[in-house]
Amino acid sequence: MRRLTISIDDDLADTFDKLVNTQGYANRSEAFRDLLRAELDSQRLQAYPKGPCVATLSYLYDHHERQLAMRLAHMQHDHHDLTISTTHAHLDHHLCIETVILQGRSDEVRAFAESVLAQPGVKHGKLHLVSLKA
Ligand code: NI
Repeated sequence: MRRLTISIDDDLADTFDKLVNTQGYANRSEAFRDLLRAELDSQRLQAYPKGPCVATLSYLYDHHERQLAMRLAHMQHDHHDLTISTTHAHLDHHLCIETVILQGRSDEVRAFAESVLAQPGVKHGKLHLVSLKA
């Protein structure tokens, strides 16, 4: 491991320390490493939009919504090459939560996620995509 020394202005340092505390990091180094990884990942995704990735897609939906559960299952079958696994939990009489683990080309994973999230009745969806491009 290499030690880096950086200088930043007071306001930014205060804001960074607040982030370290509120996010529960053990120290600044760990927080900085995560910020750097996130930025590098974002740059990789921009540089290699068709590069390999893994991702989780999570969303809530009402299973009483007309045909929605069936449509979502159809979409996953149509993209079985991208869909590694799906976890489903029944939250109450109406609401379900699903998390889909995806792997494949970043642009294809993103397009699949966007089409799922665009379905009427799918709420609070979020894609977390991690580039595997070195
Ligand atoms: Ni359910």
